[in-house]
Amino acid sequence: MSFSTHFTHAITRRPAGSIIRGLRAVDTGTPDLALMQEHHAAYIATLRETGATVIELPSLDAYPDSVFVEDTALCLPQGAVVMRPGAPSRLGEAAEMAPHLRALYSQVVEITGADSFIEGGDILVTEREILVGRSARTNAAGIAELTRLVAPWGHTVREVHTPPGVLHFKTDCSLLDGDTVLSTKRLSASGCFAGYKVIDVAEGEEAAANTIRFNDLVLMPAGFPKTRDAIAAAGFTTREIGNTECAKLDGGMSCLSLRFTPA
Ligand code: CIR
Repeated sequence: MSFSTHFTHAITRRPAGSIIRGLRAVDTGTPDLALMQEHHAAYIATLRETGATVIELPSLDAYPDSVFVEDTALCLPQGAVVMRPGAPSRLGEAAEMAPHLRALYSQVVEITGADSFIEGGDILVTEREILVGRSARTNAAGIAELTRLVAPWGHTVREVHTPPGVLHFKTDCSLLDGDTVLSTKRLSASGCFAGYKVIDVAEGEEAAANTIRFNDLVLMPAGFPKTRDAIAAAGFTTREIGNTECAKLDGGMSCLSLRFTPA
């Protein structure tokens, strides 16, 4: 079973009322909490449908972006690494997540350098390596610290670049199976996926690049039919989840969970 696509557990966090103050690159309107809760429930039900245990954490009003739990940690088969988010308003979210990981994993380490910043949204774990995109949230010191922390667990880190103006590396790509990546053309054109099979998202459907392969399903945002059909034609089973409200805050499928098999 591939450790990069198959998991027994996921952690999510309920969206808080403060979500209306969540970070966004461009203001396209205030997220509707009730609709976001509806989408979030459908997301969790779909994760559970694959047989996984989903741990739902309570909302944290002090952190408007805390529904986007992916940015707080990197979960690997051998242990978890607590991140240091580069967005100042999100730094405290990592400490809120740490005890939950310690309860499930025997090994939990932390990014601690005062100058080190790294968010989970910039990290794509494949079967053969860990790709980390430098971005406005993730810097060289953060990547260097992660590289040192995961080396004893047998993982190698390769630094890549997030396209300019894109929030996170994984805003523009996702893993579909051990060797196959879904990507925007602007990202795959950089050559960072040489050696992988790449499925490009359809022109004009760039927002469909952030999906998750979770056990036997690919969860993708609803409303991107050409990309959905391309993923299905490659043999994957897709599930569309409403994402209009998270999209207003630059969030997508991967941001909403930590996916792992505790060790
Ligand atoms: C932020 O700007 O941090 C949030 N509004 C969105 C975070 C999305 N997370 C992710 O892509 N992993």
